[in-house]
Amino acid sequence: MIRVNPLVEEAIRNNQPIVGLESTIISHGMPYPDNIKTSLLCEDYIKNEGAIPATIAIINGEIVVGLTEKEIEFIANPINKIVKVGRKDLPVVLANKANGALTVSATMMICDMVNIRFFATGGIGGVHRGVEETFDISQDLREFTLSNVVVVSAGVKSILDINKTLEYLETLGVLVIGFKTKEFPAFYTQESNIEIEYRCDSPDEIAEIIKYQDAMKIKSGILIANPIPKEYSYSKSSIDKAIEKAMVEMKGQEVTGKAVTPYLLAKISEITANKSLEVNQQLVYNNCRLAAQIAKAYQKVGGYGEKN
Ligand code: PSU
Ligand code: MN
Repeated sequence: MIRVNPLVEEAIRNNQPIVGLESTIISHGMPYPDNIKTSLLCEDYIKNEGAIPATIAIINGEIVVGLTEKEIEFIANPINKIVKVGRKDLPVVLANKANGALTVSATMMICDMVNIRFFATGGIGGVHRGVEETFDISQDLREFTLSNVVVVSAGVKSILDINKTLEYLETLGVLVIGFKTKEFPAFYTQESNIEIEYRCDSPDEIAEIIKYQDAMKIKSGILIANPIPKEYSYSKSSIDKAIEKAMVEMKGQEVTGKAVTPYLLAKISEITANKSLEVNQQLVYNNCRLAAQIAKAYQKVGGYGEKN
């Protein structure tokens, strides 16, 4: 059911630094054909840091770890009707021999299965605003209790309720570390005014913590919150306006369930005349670089030798 690209397979066997990449961000998070370029650039940034990228998706009912360029082009193209796949959807998509893009939850799950420890994304899913009514909480959060994977994310989008998302992670016992910051980043912007408990200032520091997690045999995900670089960061007030507007428009459209996140991303991109798309791309590249650096630092402290 799982086909691991031979290059990635060899890297896993030799304990080399590898960074997993999700595919929902390609198929549902960004418009075609920009999404192809973004996806390939993500891989380049990881390679430039000396790590091996592995983009993961489902093609004709087979989970592929380490897509080829052709396969990336395939899942990027909307004519191929790529399904958005979270943990719970996986067996259905496999049974239907369908094509699927994996969300953070499903990607973490597969990374854990094939022994890929590090994973870069844009922003993880979380507790949605208005959760009191909708009960909409992303599967991504619970996945951190199930998969032993370190996820580098630019925090969470302020289309979500950031406070509640962090409280939920706290309840689940998930470690959240800010990279060079104690302010939890809000995806498009560095600012959220929400403080987190832990801050690390280098990949080495993070690797050291992961090593102790291993030594304790704690099997759970870690969230590394990596703010978008200052030069690309929106101010909180300007992106908040775009988000408010997108949410008002969504209310009139009766968008629900797994369509919510892709809808809002596209809407915000439209409202900001694609500026938010560029910001989204830059923060993903930034996360790819950091994930690769942490993977390398982890190898340096002997992390891969103690695989459990
Ligand atoms: N962040 C992005 N773009 C995306 C997503 C996150 O920058 O497309 C995707 C991720 O795959 C994440 C998913 O797992 O949205 C969350 O969806 P939901 O809120 O339906 O759980
Ligand atoms: Mn949801």
